Amino acid sequence: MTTETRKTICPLDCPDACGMIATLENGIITKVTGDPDHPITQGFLCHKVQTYHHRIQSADRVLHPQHRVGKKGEGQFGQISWDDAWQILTEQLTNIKKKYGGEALLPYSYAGNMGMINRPAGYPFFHKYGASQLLQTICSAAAKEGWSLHYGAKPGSPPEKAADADLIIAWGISAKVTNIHFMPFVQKAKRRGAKLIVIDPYLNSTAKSADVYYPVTPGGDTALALGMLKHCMENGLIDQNFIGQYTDGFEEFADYLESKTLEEFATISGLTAAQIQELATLIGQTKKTFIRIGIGLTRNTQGAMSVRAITCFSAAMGLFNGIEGRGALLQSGAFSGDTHLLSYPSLMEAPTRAVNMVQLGHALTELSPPVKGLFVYNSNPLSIAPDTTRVKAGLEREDLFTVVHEQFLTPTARYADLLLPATTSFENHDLYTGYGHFYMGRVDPVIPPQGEAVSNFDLFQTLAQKMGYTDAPFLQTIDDRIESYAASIKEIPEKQKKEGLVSGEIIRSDIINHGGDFSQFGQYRFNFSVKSRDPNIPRIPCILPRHEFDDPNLKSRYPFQLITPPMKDMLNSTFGERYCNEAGTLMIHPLDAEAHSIQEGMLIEVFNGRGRNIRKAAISTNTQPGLLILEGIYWENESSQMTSVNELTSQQTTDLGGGGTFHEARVNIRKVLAKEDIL
Ligand SMILES: Nc1nc2c(c(=O)[nH]1)N[C@H]1C(S)=C(S)[C@@H](COP(=O)(O)OP(=O)(O)OC[C@H]3O[C@@H](n4cnc5c(=O)[nH]c(N)nc54)[C@H](O)[C@@H]3O)O[C@H]1N2
Ligand SMILES: Nc1nc2c(c(=O)[nH]1)N[C@H]1C(S)=C(S)[C@@H](COP(=O)(O)OP(=O)(O)OC[C@H]3O[C@@H](n4cnc5c(=O)[nH]c(N)nc54)[C@H](O)[C@@H]3O)O[C@H]1N2
Ligand SMILES: [Mo]
Repeated sequence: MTTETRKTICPLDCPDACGMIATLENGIITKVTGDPDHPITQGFLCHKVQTYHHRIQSADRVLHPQHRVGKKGEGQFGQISWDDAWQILTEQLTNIKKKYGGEALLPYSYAGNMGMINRPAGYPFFHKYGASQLLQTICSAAAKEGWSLHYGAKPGSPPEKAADADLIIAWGISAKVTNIHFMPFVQKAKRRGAKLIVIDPYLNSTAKSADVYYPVTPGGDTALALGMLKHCMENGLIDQNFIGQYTDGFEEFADYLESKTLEEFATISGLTAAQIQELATLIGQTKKTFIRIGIGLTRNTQGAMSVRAITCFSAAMGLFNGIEGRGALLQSGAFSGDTHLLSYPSLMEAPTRAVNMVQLGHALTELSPPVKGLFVYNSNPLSIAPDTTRVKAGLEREDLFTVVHEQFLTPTARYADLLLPATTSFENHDLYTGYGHFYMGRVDPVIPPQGEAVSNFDLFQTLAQKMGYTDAPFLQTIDDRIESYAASIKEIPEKQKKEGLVSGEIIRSDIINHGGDFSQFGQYRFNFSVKSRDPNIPRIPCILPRHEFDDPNLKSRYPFQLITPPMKDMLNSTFGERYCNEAGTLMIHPLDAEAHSIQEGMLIEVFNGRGRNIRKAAISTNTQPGLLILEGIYWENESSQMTSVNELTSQQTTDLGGGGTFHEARVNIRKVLAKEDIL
């Protein structure tokens, strides 16, 4: 028997991008462990990824091209050769373009694989074809816009800084679930006596280990941040030096804060004025404060506003001044290469229409001229996009040609006319970085492609050739693409720039030396008041109503507020195959459970005008009265009437950036009377 180990990096959409070591016995992966040499991974992996090799080597993988033989959605396929698959694909794409024009094709992809090369690998092809363009806004667009409006395209502070903090605030992030490798820095700080504060609508698993937990109202973060800033301003706790030296527009902001009472802010935030004063005083008196801002708090119709308010609060408290233990991290943004070298927009002959991925339901059912071809890769929209009832109605259209490039028979893949096998990252060459730290690395394959699976890169390079495209980007090898892009990444250290990136080696961004240290950004100034060209964007962070939560009409019909954060052992809908027949839980407050005669474990239908989702009641004071928590994007399963949680969420976008509002849906509940009702 031969045993060997190979290094790789976790490709999943997570801030951590862990260094992994795969152990192979006779070519089969028998174990994956965390790379102890990775400064963030520190030798351990999250629970779901400890068995990642089972997924990679699963008997349920899609390993061959297949075409649909049953009805759309039935999941009945017949295996075909790659030659036949290419023929169907090129014929269909050619016909669509000829009959309806290139824009009738809509590519749909997101971050199933975070590889810098494989993730955007379809772009050159779709640009050349003249397809509609997908606005990839579903996750962090609102967060980025909110942050950069005042701060510019500046990176957040390195997470390592938190280890030196005396106060760490996890604001709208459940780090224990979504960013577990941040926790060792928290623990290190705590051993020195630091405090952990969690601000979240429900007492999530991170909040359980907090020193103090603040149950903010969903979307109430702007009010909390502004209330704290008002208190700090009035009590001499803001950083006047920093404000004077590095910022503009504070006066206008201060005027707005003065025009409001603390009680007004408190009511909207869901906390008491005393709680706001207490937290503000603690932050004001603790020089070494580190705020870890989550993307979770942006998933509502005032989400970008919340980030704006927190960013301005952080600046006014001087958290960006580079002192040890001080900082704010939303997303690291540690490596900035020239993305044109990945997507080649120059291949586009004429500008084409843009479709927001959050509004796929609309795009497939109402858009004019209609979408006639849908090309899905790196994503599972029937589970993860909002308003999946509409998405499904689109996928059911007989006149829509749907291609899905996948590893598993996901709910979306079941609707494919043509299903193509995708490799996993363990079969690919690529570059990876995490959005919660400042490291990156290059990887070579751990195992060869399984079955007849192809990587995203190979799929689109071959497809381009079959379509007769001969432009230079389509002639590149994977090494060419990796090397040309890597050469454009400014923050790669000198040594690796000269010698090249070595597979398995983890390198630190050059930006880390000044990440979050404002004084090193030269002439750059922080703006409290922004002059946007868009008159709908308020100059300063301020209180505005939330679209769905504050709608009185919806309120009367759907009395509960719903948020839908991740379940610990799934990554969005990835790993859904492990929980195919599970309903997932509905966290409900005891007062609400009593009012509806709901007992623990009962099956409950959560519904609104868009759809329904059946869950098992988990009665808990960890949530607030009137607030329901549905963790996890379980796969829909028609035979057991399980649906995606996203039947309940809306295509309404965030206030900036066009992001998803997954944590702002109004719903009602009813008991599922008999088991037969759902089986
Ligand atoms: N295990 C696991 N890890 C993951 C993922 C996963 O699905 N599973 N997903 C990955 C992806 S794609 C991403 S983008 C990141 C996201 O990771 P996070 O940034 O942590 O975002 P969420 O998980 O959406 O939400 C985090 C927390 O925000 C809270 N929240 C919701 N609304 C509000 C609000 O209005 N205010 C405040 N203060 N809090 C609010 C939720 O209750 C939740 O506890 O995680 C990544 N990591
Ligand atoms: N209700 C609710 N919905 C949400 C969220 C939420 O918090 N609540 N979070 C939102 C967020 S933050 C995000 S980022 C999105 C995520 O949306 P997606 O990026 O679609 O995420 P996944 O569900 O992980 O689906 C990725 C799919 O890609 C496949 N895949 C993996 N690697 C490859 C590859 O190399 N090639 C190909 N072709 N396929 C591959 C996987 O098998 C998987 O089925 O979901 C959003 N949806
Ligand atoms: Mo995400």
